Parts: sequence; C-alpha cells; structure tokens
Amino acid sequence: MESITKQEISPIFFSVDKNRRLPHDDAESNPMIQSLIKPVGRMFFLQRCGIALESAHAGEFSHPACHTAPARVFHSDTFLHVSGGWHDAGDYGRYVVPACKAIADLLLAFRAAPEAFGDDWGIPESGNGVADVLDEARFELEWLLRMQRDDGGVYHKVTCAYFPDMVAPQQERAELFVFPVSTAATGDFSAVMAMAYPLYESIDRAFAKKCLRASVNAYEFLKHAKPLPFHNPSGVVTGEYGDESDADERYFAACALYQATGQSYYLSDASALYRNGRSADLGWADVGGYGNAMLLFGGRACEDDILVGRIRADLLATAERLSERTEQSPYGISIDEFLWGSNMYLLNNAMTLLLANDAQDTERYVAAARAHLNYILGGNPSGICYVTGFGGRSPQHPHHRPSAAAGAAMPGMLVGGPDQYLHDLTAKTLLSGKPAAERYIDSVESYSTNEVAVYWNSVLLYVLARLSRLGA
Ligand code: G3I
Ligand code: 9MR
Ligand code: ZN
Repeated sequence: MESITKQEISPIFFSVDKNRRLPHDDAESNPMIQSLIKPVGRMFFLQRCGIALESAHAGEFSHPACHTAPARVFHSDTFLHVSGGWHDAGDYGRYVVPACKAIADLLLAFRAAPEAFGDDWGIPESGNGVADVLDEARFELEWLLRMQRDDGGVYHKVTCAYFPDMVAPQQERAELFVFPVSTAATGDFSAVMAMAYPLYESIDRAFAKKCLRASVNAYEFLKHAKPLPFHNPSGVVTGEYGDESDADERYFAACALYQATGQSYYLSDASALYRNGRSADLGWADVGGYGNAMLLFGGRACEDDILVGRIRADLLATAERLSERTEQSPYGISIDEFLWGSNMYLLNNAMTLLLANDAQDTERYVAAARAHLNYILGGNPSGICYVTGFGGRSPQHPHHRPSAAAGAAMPGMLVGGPDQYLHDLTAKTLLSGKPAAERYIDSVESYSTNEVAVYWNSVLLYVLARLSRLGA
C-alpha cells in the first residue's frame, strides 16, 4: 500500500491524535459530523418506494409512485399488496433481512443520541414534532408489517425476477414476486418490531401495539418452525441475502422481546440461545451483536446478571482487540480482509467500539471509532471520501439506478468500498494488480465496489450520531 499524502485527503478529513484526551460524553457536538447527519439520513427518504417523491422534497430525484402493483406470491396465483419500504440499494429490491439491520441501526442511533436527530430533514413528515429518523424508520416498519403472513411467518423479499437496466424507479415494470418465508427474516422482523414498541409508544400507541403484536406473532411462528433458509429459486437473479444459521436472529428476537415486555419467558430463551459459537456481529447476516446491545442498553435492567456479565466482558474484550488492530493499521481501521461492502464491516466495528464505550467509558475505543470514520471520509488509500457529495473527492458514478437515470450522484450515500475478491467484471479487469485496500473503482459498472445500500448508510448514521455527541 502506498502511503497517502495530505493533498490526497479530502478536506473533510480530520486528524486523529491518539494521545489526545477526548472531551467527555455530552460535550458540545462536533459541527462537521453533525452536518453529515441530515444528508446521510435523507438517503433513506430518497430510497422510498411505492409513493411519489415530490420535487419539493426530492429535487432532481423526484419520481412518480413506483412498484405499486400487487406482487405475486412466487409459484402461485395469489397476489399481495406489499408496496412501500425503501429500495435496498442500487437496485429496487426490497429485502426483509438487510432492511431489519437498517432499522436496528436507526433505532439504536436514536436511542444513543436523540439530540443528534432533528425534525427538519426536508421530508414530508418534517415539522410534525417527531424526529425525522423515527418517521423514516416507521415508513420501513409499515412495509415490513405488510410482509408478514397471518401465521406470523415473514416473507423473505419482494423483487422482480431479474435486476432491471439502469432505469428510474417507475420504469421497472416487470412482474413483482413475493418470495417464501425464511426464519432469518422472521427472527429479524420479530426483533425490530419489538425494538419499535417502546420508541413509538408515546408517539402513536396504536401503532406501537401493532408492532408488538406482530413481533410476538413472528416469535411464536419461530418457536414451532425448523430453520427455513432462503435460496434464490432458479431463474431468479436478484439479491439473495441467504443465511444458513438463524440462531442469532432467534436470539436477537428473544432479547428485544424481553426488553419490550419484561417477560422472563423471553429472557430464558435468550440465555439458552446465547453463544453456541454464534458471533456477536452487527451485520445483515450475523445479528448476535444487536441482541447483546438490547440486553445491555435496551432500557430495562436485565435480571440475569450472569448473562449480562458475560456479554459485557465479551464486548470489552472485542473492543480491546479492535482497538489494538486499529492502532497497528496504517489507515486506522480494524479489518484486514476487504469483503463486498467492506465499508460496512469496518463501520460495524466502529459501532461495536462505541457500544463498548457505552458499557465502560474508554477513550481508546472512541479514538478507534473516530479513526474508522476518518478512513471513510477520506483517510484511506484511495484518498476518496466514500460518501457521495462530500469531501474533496467523492464517488461520481455510484452503481445506483436513480443516480444513473438522473445523470447525477444522489448525495449522502455510502458506497461499498474496496472488495478484494473482484466480484464484477470491471473490478476484475481494472483492479486485479492492486493491493486489497485499493480494489475500489468509481465506476457505475462496478457493483461490488461502488454500489450503495440502506444498511450501509444506517451504520454510518449510527457512528455519526454517536460521535457527534462525543465532541470533536
Ligand atoms: O462469508 C464469506 C467468507 O466466509 C469468505 O471468506 C469470503 C471470501 O470468499 O466471502 C464471504 O461471503 C461474502 C458474503 O457477501 C458475506 O459477506 C461473499 O463473498 C460476497 O459475495 C457477498 O456479497 C454480498 C453481495 O450482495 C452478493 O451476494 C454482499 O454482502 C451484499 O451486501 C450484497 O448485497 C447486494 C444485494 O445482493 C442486491 N442489492 C444490492 C446489494 C449491495 O450490493
Ligand atoms: O445491479 C445489480 C446490483 O444491485 C447487485 O448488487 C449486483 C449483484 O447481485 O448485480 C447487479 O446487477 C448486475 C447483474 O448481477 C449481472 N448483470 C449486470 C447487472 C448490473 O447492471
Ligand atoms: Zn419502488
């Protein structure tokens, strides 16, 4: 890896001085970080499906209502009304599993730093007295509710059979299909619906109760269901989001329902499901870390001291490991393998560090988290700020259909970043001689390095919100 020079670093770069004492929690917020929260949050609004986006709110990314036709339950003559929710990424699929990671991040971000979130994001609900991040999460929750079957099971996704050309949302007109229930989708759904309950209770009691009922219904389905992993049927070429293990989703649901209800039934399930070789990650596939976060910070003091003690000790040990790697890394990051969506994996680690700091106030963890954000905003081998529209240099050609159709990069989107495995033809052709951390290209063709996704933006939003509260 070549070292980066000052000139290559975008102006938004801010230096990390590992020896510097950090201001304490609740210090005055960092204005630079604060200024990114709104555009990064608005990305979710701009990804809204099933409704028209008016130019007053969406500017050049306005469009008529898209994907409003009823969707066919795959291999059947049944049609369902499942419109709404956010387009997942550069494509127009709506997938339950990654959607739930995005919601979990948004709700945890609001819990961790409510004052970072205004009611002024310039979305239709702005000015209604509710933080726009909660309005936005609710838009997705309302769609998720439509994805649940009466027996509690939750359909895995709704997409067309193939990815479309680089067209605007309303131009994707092929038939929509609803794909089978998976237990990963059902567990994640149960978890985020339970997370929603206490947050929306004071805003709209009826909605909050609906979320809790849906969560319990999904949970009861899971209790009697053997694992139902999802695989794309042959002939279907849209995102798969497959997951062979649903134990971590069941654990996350049990933890969140314990927090929502206080019932020991859920806590004993959580305790029985804890570990068993399960990871404590915050990914779309591995959600054990969200279950842990719920038990530690979900609002209700957990009655199982032994379980809480273990989770806390593991979290702090992980944070020590991540800090050490960060301090040894030339770019101040804790990953050494660059998978598709590497920017998400490294921000997930930043989120873990910030959760650990909440468990035990530790400047080392905050410094490491800040170094990760620094990398994202320009302190990386490509010298590019990976958020569209910000920094001296940022992606101009994201693999994002609304941007391609409008001829301009939608602002506030985090791109996937380097993928050392060269998962698309452009990357294979142009990047194969490069070191792992430089396998990124600002090309619309390079979906494995230059696409965007709601569950990448969501963890960025968490890190921004939490760090904005920790001062400069
Ligand atoms: O888990 C294995 C790991 O064990 C192995 O060492 C490593 C190297 O081979 O691969 C890991 O699997 C990777 C997997 O993600 C889990 O991280 C695969 O290589 C990688 O191809 C896969 O990428 C996913 C990609 O879809 C292709 O399925 C991305 O995580 C996921 O974010 C991305 O999501 C797409 C949707 O399908 C469609 N919509 C856009 C969205 C963003 O690009
Ligand atoms: O545009 C698609 C993107 O959203 C996905 O992440 C990616 C991988 O599943 O696939 C993209 O679609 C490509 C397809 O897989 C192969 N033909 C070219 C498509 C890009 O236009
Ligand atoms: Zn749509």
